[in-house]
Amino acid sequence: MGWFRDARFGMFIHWGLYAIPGGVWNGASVPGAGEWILDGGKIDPAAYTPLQGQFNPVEFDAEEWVRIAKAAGQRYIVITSKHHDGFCLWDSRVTTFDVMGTPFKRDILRELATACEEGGIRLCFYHSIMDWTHPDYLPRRAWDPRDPEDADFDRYVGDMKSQLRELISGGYGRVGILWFDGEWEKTWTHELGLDLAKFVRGIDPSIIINNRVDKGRSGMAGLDADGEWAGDYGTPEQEVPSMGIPGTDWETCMTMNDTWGWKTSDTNWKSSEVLVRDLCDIASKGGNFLLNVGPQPDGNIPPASVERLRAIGEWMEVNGDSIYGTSASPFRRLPFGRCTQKALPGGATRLYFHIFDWPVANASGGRTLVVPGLESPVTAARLLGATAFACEATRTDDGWSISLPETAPDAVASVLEVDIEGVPDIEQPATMPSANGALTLGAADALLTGHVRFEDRCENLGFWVSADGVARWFVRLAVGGRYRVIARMAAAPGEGGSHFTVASAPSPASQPSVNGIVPECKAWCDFVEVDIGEIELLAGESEIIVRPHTIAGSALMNLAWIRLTPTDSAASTPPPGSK
Ligand code: FHN
Repeated sequence: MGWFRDARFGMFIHWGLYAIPGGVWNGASVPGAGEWILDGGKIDPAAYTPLQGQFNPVEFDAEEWVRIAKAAGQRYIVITSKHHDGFCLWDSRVTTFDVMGTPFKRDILRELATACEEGGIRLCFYHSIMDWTHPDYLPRRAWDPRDPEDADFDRYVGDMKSQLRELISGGYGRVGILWFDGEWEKTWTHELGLDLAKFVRGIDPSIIINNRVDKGRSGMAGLDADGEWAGDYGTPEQEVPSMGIPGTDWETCMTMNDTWGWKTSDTNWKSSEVLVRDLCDIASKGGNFLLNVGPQPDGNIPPASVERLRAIGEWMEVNGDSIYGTSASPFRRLPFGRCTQKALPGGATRLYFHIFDWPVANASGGRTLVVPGLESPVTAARLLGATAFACEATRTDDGWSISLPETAPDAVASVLEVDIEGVPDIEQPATMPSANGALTLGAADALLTGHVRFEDRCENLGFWVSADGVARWFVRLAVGGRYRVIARMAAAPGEGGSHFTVASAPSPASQPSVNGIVPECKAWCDFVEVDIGEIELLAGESEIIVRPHTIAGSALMNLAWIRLTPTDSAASTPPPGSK
């Protein structure tokens, strides 16, 4: 996985016959992503496959695509060799439903392989297991008039393996990743996934295989941590796991607008600022960013995509060291931005702070970045993009503060490089009791995993749509004891009745958790405060964890805060293992 972890940033390319209709069929706009038009438009495959006779991307230039990717700082390309429609972008001997059967008659993947080889970019293939047009794939689409009795799924798997062999050892260079997809239908099984991964390894053991070769993807989260699934890394899609996926390689794939394949009507482009911060966010959690382009039927990457990639590349030109070959932040969270880290020779560590919010002027008019909780000695600090400015590092009670110039070198994300002795020694931030001993755990301070997120609208945790959504806070207590738990929460009419638990870890002997029931309110932001019982906390640092028990409606609840107030019976409970 070495090159994958070094690369951190890749280009996803969704290209095929679906670019021709671009989301419109028989004059009508078809809902959904551009590459799903056969399904979204319930098109008879026999009416779709003749698109092959129109595919003639005369402006396709593999070297230009590689130039665009390199200029953006992308170090690998994952292109759809075959998407769900079954059309093959290379000269396949297994089928005539390929690019050689089009007016274009050029092996696109071979030209791209040559350009990648010359450009020093890793070429990888996205390959769909699901195939809507292959005569032997099952299940058929519901509207497909072909008789499923004529299909032989084993024969389909044999064809797919033959095509993978063509791609792996057919002269398309050293394939970096086989990026499987379309694994979710019932005909594809865990056994078939294991077998396919073994088949690929048998041809080239160095190929990286994603988790979608098997059945280990849990929704868009991309990874099912349990179970023995085949695949080298997780593939969250259109989202960034809030806490990363510790101990696992993973890659977030994301569109720049809303569609993977070209769709003329989709102009909902993310800004380059958002995309640069996504890149920093993903790297700070230890992941890769696979950012998609959907080329037009003429063979050009959409200008709106090129424009954003150029802006990202300009940022990477100055700050790429803070992304390439880095690993996840040692900080649970930072108030001003993100952090990545890199080991230095001799056991030291280089921290890269991505500063999204430039510090305001301090009392003396200067600017200082306070790095909370950093205990390690700082040996050097410099600002990428403004190295002439001499950053001064000063030890403070809460960590280190580092002087900065008045103006940020980059309005989107300025990078401060800080060298420290040894591995990072961090006193992680934790909620401390207020004067009356109460602990207030606000939505904005929660560390989130799974399907739950912070909503500015009412400063709450919301979109808590799945049992994998977990909110946690760290608290630090001088003495332990029992606490009354009050939750300020809301659920719209008809959405009440969900159950959740509030637990502490490490769990004291008695009362380690309490259960709550979500009341029905007038609206999702019509909060009420409910006493849900008592919990015991130990002295020292504890985690308070809130997770769904049963979600009765469309979502668990909206949660504004949890407050823990010492009860009369609060007694000093020594921390575990203390005398
Ligand atoms: O159905 C595909 C979709 O078209 C696209 O290829 C994405 C990219 O990861 N994968 C599937 C949806 O999860």
